[in-house]
Amino acid sequence: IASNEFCNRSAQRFCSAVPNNIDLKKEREEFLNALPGVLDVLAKHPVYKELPDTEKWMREVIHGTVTGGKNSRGINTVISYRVFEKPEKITEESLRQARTLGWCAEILQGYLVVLDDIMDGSLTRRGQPCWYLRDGVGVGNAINDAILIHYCIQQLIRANFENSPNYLTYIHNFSETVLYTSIGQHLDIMTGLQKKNYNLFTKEHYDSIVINKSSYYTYKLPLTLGMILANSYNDVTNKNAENISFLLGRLFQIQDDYMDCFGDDSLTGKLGSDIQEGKCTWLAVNALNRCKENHKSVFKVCYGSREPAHVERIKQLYIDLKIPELYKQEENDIYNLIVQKIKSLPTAPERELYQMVLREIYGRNR
Ligand code: DMA
Ligand code: MG
Ligand code: MG
Ligand code: MG
Repeated sequence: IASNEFCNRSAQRFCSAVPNNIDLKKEREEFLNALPGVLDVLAKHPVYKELPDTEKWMREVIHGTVTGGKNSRGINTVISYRVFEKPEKITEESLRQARTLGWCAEILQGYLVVLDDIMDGSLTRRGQPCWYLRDGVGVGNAINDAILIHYCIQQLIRANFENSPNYLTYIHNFSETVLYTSIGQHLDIMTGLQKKNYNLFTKEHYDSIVINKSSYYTYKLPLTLGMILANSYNDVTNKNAENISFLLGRLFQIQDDYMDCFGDDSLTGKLGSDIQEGKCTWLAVNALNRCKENHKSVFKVCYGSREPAHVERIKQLYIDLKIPELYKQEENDIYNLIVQKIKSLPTAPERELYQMVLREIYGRNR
């Protein structure tokens, strides 16, 4: 515990030394204020002229699946733009474009979680029933709504950037992100489905799930979108974004896994389902690694079961194996590793951006 406290203090020291003039609270307000404009662009599609009720539906789907979260992906897009752009080039119009790209990143997240909640059999998201569980929605509608919101990304990029030399770069980055995420989701699902076969619950396999399912859409995409808009996207900044995003994504997903089991759902807005679904989580991988034979049989019986007593037994097993303590240590270790990587980055905007992003997630509980 003493070393954790030390790390926490050194974490704060590193973070408070960040020079920037970005007011995150204001940034978030402005980001939320940009949504009506984004929806109006979407509503301009000719299909809605003939079918006004479907325009209402599209707006409802976006409100129900995209809003109400932390908006960290959208805000990180705007921050990335601000950090990389020359001050004299930042205008109301360029900020509107940055916020639009941020909303595209948020819409992608909405699309992914509508489907993820079906795949994971989850119950709540952002403090409400998952979209597929809402009155009058259901799995069939939810799948189609996911297709509908996914199209909205294309439409927004086309409406705003069709004449920009970066148009194809935006499109390419979104498509690649969908590929990586679906590969990660495939690895995640198929590992969970091989019920009671835990050969794949290794640190290496966990890393490949997480890099693909979380790092790209949560960090790499939003951060590079800002760089593209600021014309600072090149082979070097792209590679650095990828490397740091892998580590940030790893930290983010370890936290997500921990909160699924030990978090406060009034803060996270979602009820845990990883134990019930038999997911290859950071907790499960490390518990198996520490298990003696008697514990291993408890794990085999209780993991991947919806029986509440089994779920509680697994939580107790995690506590007995001191997984929460290991988690605190791991969170600090990755934090310190990311700090080292950031310090070695070649340019000031890169260092400033990743420091801000890291500061936002370190020690999060929602
Ligand atoms: C997150 O995995 C990955 C995607 C692509 C949504 P998860 O199922 O652990 O996320 P959550 O805990 O938000 O359901
Ligand atoms: Mg999920
Ligand atoms: Mg999932
Ligand atoms: Mg989760």
